[in-house]
Amino acid sequence: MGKAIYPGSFDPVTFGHFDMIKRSAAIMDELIVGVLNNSAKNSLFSVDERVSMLKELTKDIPNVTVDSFDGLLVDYMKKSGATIIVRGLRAVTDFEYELQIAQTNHVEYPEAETIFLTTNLKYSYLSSSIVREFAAYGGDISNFVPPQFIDRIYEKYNIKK
Ligand code: COD
Repeated sequence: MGKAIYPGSFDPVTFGHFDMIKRSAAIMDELIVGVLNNSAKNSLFSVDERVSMLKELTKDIPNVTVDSFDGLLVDYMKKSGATIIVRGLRAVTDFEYELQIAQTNHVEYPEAETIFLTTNLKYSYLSSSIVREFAAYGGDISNFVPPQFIDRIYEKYNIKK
């Protein structure tokens, strides 16, 4: 189904993101997981750390690559040749924001079409900010993120488990 990008902050990547990646990769010819390099935003993980975690996670999915991008998504799409944007919808609260971004991106780059996948019921409550909040207080994050990243997340908060 063409070349797609699944853009996001992935700070950190969660089971919800991973589910989206696997499902999108199954329907797209090629999928780029695009990590926004937003220097203005105070992120927990550097963009290089986020890219490397995503590469580790997706290493066995042959049509997935991971990259970072600066600035506008549509500019990165023009450069990379991706014409499909994959986004996830968790609840009605996501919808307004997502609709606005999708329409703006389409106006700025008419070749760009946004496709929405509904969240997997198991992960519909899950977001990176919930993971950060739980981890900051030493809460159990094993239901939220792949096991290989748990220690790396706690380390950011100087929490030893
Ligand atoms: N289940 C399903 N989907 C999920 C889940 C879950 N549990 N958790 C997150 N998702 C989806 C989100 O809905 C989203 O589609 C995607 O996964 C990524 O989520 P995040 O939170 O990591 O990333 P966002 O939403 O902060 O990413 C925003 C972008 C970086 C894509 C956006 O800000 C952007 O494109 N910025 C570049 C500048 C630009 O072009 N701006 C113009 C936009 S109008």
